[in-house]
Amino acid sequence: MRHPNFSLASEVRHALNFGAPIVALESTVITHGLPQPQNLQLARDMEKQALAHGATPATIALLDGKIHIGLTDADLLRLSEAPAPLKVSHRDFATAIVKKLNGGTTVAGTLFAANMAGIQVFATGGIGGVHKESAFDISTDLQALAHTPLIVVCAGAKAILDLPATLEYLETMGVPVIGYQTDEFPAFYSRESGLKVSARLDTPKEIAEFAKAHWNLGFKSAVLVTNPIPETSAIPQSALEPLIAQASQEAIAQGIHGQQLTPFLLARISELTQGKALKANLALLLNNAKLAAEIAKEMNVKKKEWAL
Ligand code: PSU
Ligand code: MN
Repeated sequence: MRHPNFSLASEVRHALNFGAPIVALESTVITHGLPQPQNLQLARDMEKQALAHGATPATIALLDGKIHIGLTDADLLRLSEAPAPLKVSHRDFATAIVKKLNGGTTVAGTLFAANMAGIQVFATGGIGGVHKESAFDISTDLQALAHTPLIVVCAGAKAILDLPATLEYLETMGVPVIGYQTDEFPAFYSRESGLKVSARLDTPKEIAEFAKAHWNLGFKSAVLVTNPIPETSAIPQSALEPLIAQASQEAIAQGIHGQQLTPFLLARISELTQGKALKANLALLLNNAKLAAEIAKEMNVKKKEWAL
């Protein structure tokens, strides 16, 4: 069966048919998270990183209103230069479809599409969460993590978010938060946050076993794997705190909220750190693609037919 709104790259179709390791990759990082031309370079590097570690990459995005699972290099180029692309979470897919738009999928959007395709492992930079600026601004990512059974590898969540509230929400929704070789929840640019994960695991094999145990019990949530940024690229939280506070104040003063808030804060912090944050962002993304590929290899998925 084929779904009319999806387009599956042949490499991804083959990998699914053979039960070969696959890593899904999000694309809001390309359309809204990073400036040009670093966004295209990063998109290509993420794919290379997954391949180099034995997994087929499947970057997920909307092109002309179609949900693509796996992009060609020409697609990546188009997406990276698309004027006014849509930021696609759950409620935005139908908008993109009926208006035939291009768009980058968020963690929530990517989880939805990857799950439809039967992909089990997904790498991103940082998840969305509970914002500090408004008690009502809670990313759809948290809901999606609560009911989509994938392993999501991230570097934690940025300290632009209310991290204790984000972790409380994940606990309420029954989402395991794994620390990869750490007991502490990493804060994206920083390795430290002072907050604890729900379990520490030290190898990709243990993570694969954990996910299988979780899902074999019938739970439907994601397994969130938090992978601290490599030490050489990390920025201490104490150095970031005043900059985050400044960016947050500016967002409030300028009335920025909703979907625009995360991209605004990311861009301001990049400026305020003179690009140091951008370099850190790229380093942690690649580090996550590598771990995701290693986990995907341990999943040993059974051969199955593509269901869309
Ligand atoms: N956090 C980052 N970089 C990002 C994002 C989050 O450090 O690029 C993106 C992800 O795609 C995430 C989305 O899913 O922002 C969350 O947006 P919102 O808060 O509007 O749900
Ligand atoms: Mn939001």
